[in-house]
Amino acid sequence: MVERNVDVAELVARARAGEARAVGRLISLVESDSPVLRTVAAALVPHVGRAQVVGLTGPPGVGKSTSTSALVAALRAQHLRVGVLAVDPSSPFSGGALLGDRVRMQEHATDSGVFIRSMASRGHLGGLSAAVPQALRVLDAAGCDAVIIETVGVGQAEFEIASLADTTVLLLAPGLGDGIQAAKAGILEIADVLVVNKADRDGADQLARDLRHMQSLGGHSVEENAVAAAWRVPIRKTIATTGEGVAEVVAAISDHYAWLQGSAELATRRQRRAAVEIEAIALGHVRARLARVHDSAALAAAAADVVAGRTDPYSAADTILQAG
Ligand SMILES: Nc1nc2c(ncn2[C@@H]2O[C@H](COP(=O)(O)OP(=O)(O)OP(=O)(O)O)[C@@H](O)[C@H]2O)c(=O)[nH]1
Ligand SMILES: [Mg+2]
Repeated sequence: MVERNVDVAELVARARAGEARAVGRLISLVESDSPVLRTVAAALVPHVGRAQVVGLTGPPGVGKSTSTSALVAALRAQHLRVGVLAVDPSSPFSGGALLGDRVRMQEHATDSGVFIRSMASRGHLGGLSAAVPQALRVLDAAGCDAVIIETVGVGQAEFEIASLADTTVLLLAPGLGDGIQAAKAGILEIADVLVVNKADRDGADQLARDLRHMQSLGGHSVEENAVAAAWRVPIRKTIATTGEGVAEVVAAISDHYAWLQGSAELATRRQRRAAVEIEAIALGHVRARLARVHDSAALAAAAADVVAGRTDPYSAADTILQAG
């Protein structure tokens, strides 16, 4: 395989110098189970931990991509280097940005301080839960001050992706997956910053009021209250298409980061993220082992032993896992 010949050290050095092609190449390597995956992961270790990871999620059409673009513009105005990972857990397509997003992100396409990448479920053995953190590491090592992970929808996969972030921004909009529904789905609890986008539309103020009301009702578990007591989830209104209110969202995101750094929560969240990642990688290895075992003589023999009553299926499974 050609990829075995990749000079990883050189690629990492070029990425750290901000070369977009090298960054893109490294992300391709980590998302495709390349044979040099381990080398890349190890080479990134000394260069990560600096970037604030911001998860941006919300129902389809709420304005995530438009908001991401507006956030990028606001962060660039502060001369920060920004990475964007657009993650679609339901799509098999990866690599280039999706067409609509590409149009929306066009104003940043030629900005050397912005790296944009879309990722999908295909490829990595450990799935997105393993591939996304690796891509984050690449962007972190490339000197990004902030990395925005934009995920579509509010399903389980999005929860998982949101759990990778230091700060999770939940976007809602009037008429679209209203606040009450969001609360029922439990997604309000993942939000560190709540944004009511499409504030130019009827119902935005009402939605913001509903959200505030729900907040006042609490609904957090005791455990979460310890955190909630220190960080009050702000609600901000935006018109992403004009950029109105976006500066306030950037301020809330940066306040949250300061709060994370000032408490033990940043370390806690990053450890949780690493644990999810390790589990995903381990699970990927187990799956790969099982795939190798599937047609093997060892499995056939174990199955024969179970049928003949020489062993039980649990012991046989242990044996197979050790052999695989
Ligand atoms: N009126 C109004 N329209 C907006 C606003 N923000 C985004 N839109 C429009 O809403 C539509 C969807 O915006 P996107 O940014 O693509 O939304 P998204 O959440 O990324 O959509 P998916 O990726 O398909 O889930 C587009 O037509 C935007 O122009 C806003 O603040 N006000
Ligand atoms: Mg989008």
